[in-house]
Amino acid sequence: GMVRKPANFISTISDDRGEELKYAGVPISEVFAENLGVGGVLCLLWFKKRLPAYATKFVEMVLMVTADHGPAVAGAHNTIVAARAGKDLVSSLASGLLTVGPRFGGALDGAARMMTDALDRGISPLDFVTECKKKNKLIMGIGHRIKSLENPDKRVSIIKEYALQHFPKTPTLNFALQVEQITTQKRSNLILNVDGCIAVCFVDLLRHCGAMSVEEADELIGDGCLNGLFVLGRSIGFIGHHLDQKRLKQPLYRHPWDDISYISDDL
Ligand code: Q5B
Repeated sequence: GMVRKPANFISTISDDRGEELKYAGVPISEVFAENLGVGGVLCLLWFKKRLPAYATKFVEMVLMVTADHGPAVAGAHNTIVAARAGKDLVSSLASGLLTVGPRFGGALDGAARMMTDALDRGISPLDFVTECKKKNKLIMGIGHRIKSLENPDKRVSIIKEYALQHFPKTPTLNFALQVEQITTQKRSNLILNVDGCIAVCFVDLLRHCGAMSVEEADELIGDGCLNGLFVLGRSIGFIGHHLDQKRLKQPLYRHPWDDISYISDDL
């Protein structure tokens, strides 16, 4: 008989070969007929699951609150500098995205890992904070440059309140909120930040929405889907900043000398 050539790669999330494009087996017409929205599409392509409506709405809320946070943040700044250097949209976007990491916007994976690990080990929030301090480790998802108890982050309250109201269970969020109670006693800007809040809420969502096991949820989170949410959301803003600079016909950016401390070791 015929010998089949082994396939070079396997793909399971989408199929464009038939009459209709399918996302995780769902024909595109059904995606529209059932009004799955961007949140539903993301769940099909990222998790290969149809999640309940409260969950797909939450995904869309995350994309909305992370879409932008002004021109001063690291990623928007890079995007703007690249756009003003005459780069194309994709290059400016990539330049912004490459700043996403443990300090800026990319603390979601770490926050989820640290908080769930502590919660699953059954240690108290106080012991967790003490342990991190002893190990000289920053708690991912805690702390903000400008947001604090006195200047609360509305994005965090929107996400937190929705989760508390609509999710079946929020043990990770509850744990993180107790951690915040302790860290803000040290400094008032050591709040549960937007990365941290989205991360712990998403852990609770995936673990307890009924569409997957805790092990499956943990594997998805371990594979980096939470930082993916910030990257996807903030790409909206970075593209906006690129288009804004082009529209404004801004010239090449050069940082002013008087804002740089030149320290030279004259040998
Ligand atoms: N301390 C965010 O730092 C920041 C501590 C801590 C224990 C902590 C810092 C941090 C973890 C990473 C994280 C996401 C760098 C932030 C985001 C998106 C954004 C951004 C925007 C947007 C701020 C001063 C003292 C020191 C530290 C202690 C600080 N953080 N202790 N755990 N996590 N967080 N990143 O204010 O005793 O004086 O030496 O790395 O979650 O990126 O809008 O800007 O939408 O774009 O510069 O919202 O918290 O303070 O680093 O000088 O520390 O606080 O040990 O203690 P700061 P530092 P000591 S959301």
